[in-house]
Formats: sequence, C-alpha cells, structure tokens
Amino acid sequence: MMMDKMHGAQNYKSLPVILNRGKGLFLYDIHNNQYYDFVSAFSSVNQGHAHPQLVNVMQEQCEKLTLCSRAFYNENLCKFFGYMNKRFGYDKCLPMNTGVEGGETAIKLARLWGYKSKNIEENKAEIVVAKNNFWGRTITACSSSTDPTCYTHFGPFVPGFHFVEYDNLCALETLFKNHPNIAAYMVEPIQGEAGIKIPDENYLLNVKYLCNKYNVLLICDEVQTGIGRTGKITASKDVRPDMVVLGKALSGGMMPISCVLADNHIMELIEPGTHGSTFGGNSLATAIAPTAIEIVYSENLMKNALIQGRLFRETLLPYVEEGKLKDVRGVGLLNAIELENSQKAEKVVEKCMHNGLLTKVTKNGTIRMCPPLTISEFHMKKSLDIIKYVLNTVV
Ligand code: IF1
Repeated sequence: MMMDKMHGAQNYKSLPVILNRGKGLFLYDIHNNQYYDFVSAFSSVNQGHAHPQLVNVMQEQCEKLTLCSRAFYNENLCKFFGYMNKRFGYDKCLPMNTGVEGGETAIKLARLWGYKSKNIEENKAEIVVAKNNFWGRTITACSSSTDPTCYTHFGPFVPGFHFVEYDNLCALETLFKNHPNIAAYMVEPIQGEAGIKIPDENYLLNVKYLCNKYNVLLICDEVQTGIGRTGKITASKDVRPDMVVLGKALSGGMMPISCVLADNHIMELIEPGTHGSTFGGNSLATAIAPTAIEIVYSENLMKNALIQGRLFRETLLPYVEEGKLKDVRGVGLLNAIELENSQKAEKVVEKCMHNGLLTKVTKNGTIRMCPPLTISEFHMKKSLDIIKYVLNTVV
C-alpha cells in the first residue's frame, strides 16, 4: 500500500485491502482472508473469477498465438466475428480493447454515417448523450460528461455534443426536432455510475421510435449492462439499437476486449486504414470471448441473475420500509442500495469489508451490489446476512 501511495499515480481511492487471488464468487487478500466480491471488477467478472473454462482457453491460446496485428487475418478473430453475428444478430462487429474505445468507435461510426448516409455537412455532425452518463475517461468521454470530476481541468473539449435529461422523451424529441445535424443518441439502458438509474419500462422502445422518426442512430452502451448482468444477454435486446457497445464481461475479466455491433448500412461505411488498434481483435482475447459468452448461456446465468437479484431486493426491502435505507433498486444482478448520505455509505462499505464482503460506493450514498452472476441462493443469503448485519449496526 505504501508503494502505491509513493510510486503510483493517485487517481483511485481504493479500499485498504490488498488482493492477490480470486476464485468464483470470492476474492482473497494477502493474508488469505476471503471476501464475497460484490463489485465483480465493475461487472467484468460476470462468470466468476478464474472460471476453469476460461483459464483453459487462455492457457492453451497463449502458447499458440496471442497477437499478430490486423496486418494479417487471424483465425480466432474470424471465428469471433462469426460467433458474434450468430449470437447477437448484427451483420458486423468491430473489435477494440476497452469500453471507452468501444464508445469512441461508435461515435466515429455515427459521424461517418451522418456524413455519408444522412448527408450532414462536413464537420457539423452532432451526437446526443444523456446527462449523468458515464462511458469512460478519454477526452471525448470527458467532453460528453456532465460530471465535474470527469471533465474539470481537462479541457478544451471535443465539440458536437448535446445533453439530454435521462428518461425524458419530450426533451429528446425537442432536441431531435431542432437539430437536423444529429447523427446519434448514445445511451446506457441503465445508468451505472449515475447510481444504477433505471428508466421507465418503455423508455428505450420510445427512444428507438423517436430515433427512427428523425433519422437518428440509437447507440446503446452495454459495457456495464451487457453479457447477462441484467438477466438478458443485453438489456436493450428487445429494442435492437442501431449499434451496441460491449466490453467488460465480454472476456469474463480475462482480457480487455470491447466491440461495436452494427448492420452493414453503418459498418460498411468504414474503410481500411480509417480506424483500428494494435491489440484490437487479438488472438487471445477473441479466443476467450466466445467461451465467456457461452458460459452465460450454458450455466443459465441470466435466469440466475433474475432469481438472485429478486431475492436481494426483496430481502432488503424491509430496510427501506423501516427507513434504514433510502432505496433498493436494480435489474437482475445490477443492484444498488442507497443510504442517506455518502458518509454512511462509506461506513457500510468499510464494515462490509471487515465482515467479508467487498463492494463500492458510487454517487450520493449509493452502493453498488454486483456479485458474479454465478452466485447461488445459499451464497446470496450468506452475503445478505453480512449486509443486514452491517446495516443493523451502522444505520
Ligand atoms: C473506472 C462505474 C462501473 C461504463 C459504461 C463504458 C465504460 C464504463 C456504461 C468504459 C466503465 C467503469 C470504469 C471504472 C468504474 C466503472 C464503473 F463505477 F463508473 F460505474 F462499471 F461500475 N460504458 N465503467 O460503466 O469502460 O473504458 O473502463 O473499459 O475505474 O473508471 P472502460
């Protein structure tokens, strides 16, 4: 910890626990203490830590080929493309590494589509994002953030963004009506960093309707909500957005891999040499991703997310009724509890740590509760016992 403080950039305020091992639902610190992992590496480890199938693919692949660049075709990338098409039903896939690169890629594609297909005047394309969005830390992401901790002192910013209130269709339509150069609306189906904000049930469907009406692309940022977390393979599945950004759990925490899914009328606009990444689509990550997704199906993790998520919320509901919690909310295993203020939330998180459960505060007294989707009823009840004990003693 001293090394971190002395020689590491202090861009994180980590909890005082040093981890060195993970297995399934559990993380272990250097003293071999065991913790339930209710962060899942920010929803990247949906399949559980060190999933044997993923470890196996990774070990085998790293001896064979890890990276050969996109200067050549690579077998795993070809297979990955075929797999993604079959699983998600989009014509094409563009692989990158991190979630934020996926978002950047979707915005580049949307602008490209704006010029080549919607005939927007060059350099005039606009993108709409929701207030309180979070999609990463690059300058473009800072430029389209309403969170001062994300953008302050990092200007000048990338122009061409509009902000709209989340879950407000009237405001969105007004924007669309008044700005003919809008190419896309990029939105999270559930806002993660904003504190697990769940929109109205029909929000996305109505957004899609408005996008169609005004010839605007709908981009769903499923980096956090995707790969089973909300009980569906993607939270926006039924709406079928024009583009979907995936990341995080796409490799079950093994390798950074992200991608954008879109149909030919968008993806065929991109030409060789106009976008890419050294590591994007590498053999190792693209070997892992199909296995990581198949695990979500073969182990029924989506159904389990719905069941255990419901148990989580139902068990803690009495605490809301008693006034100990302001709110319990979530979909599937993307859940949060909200306390009166962030001080109390931090106390709860610290006490959970001392009782064997790791979690993390987000905005305004909200604590994220996102275990791997593999959690059994037995372990969910055990975890809830810890949470209840902590709430009873702290609040
Ligand atoms: C950090 C939260 C989660 C994301 C969505 C894109 C990205 C993210 C919807 C970018 C990243 C992260 C990054 C992490 C904290 C975190 C997070 F607390 F902000 F909400 F997931 F829980 N779209 N989310 O949530 O993905 O480039 O990081 O791969 O430490 O900043 P990335």
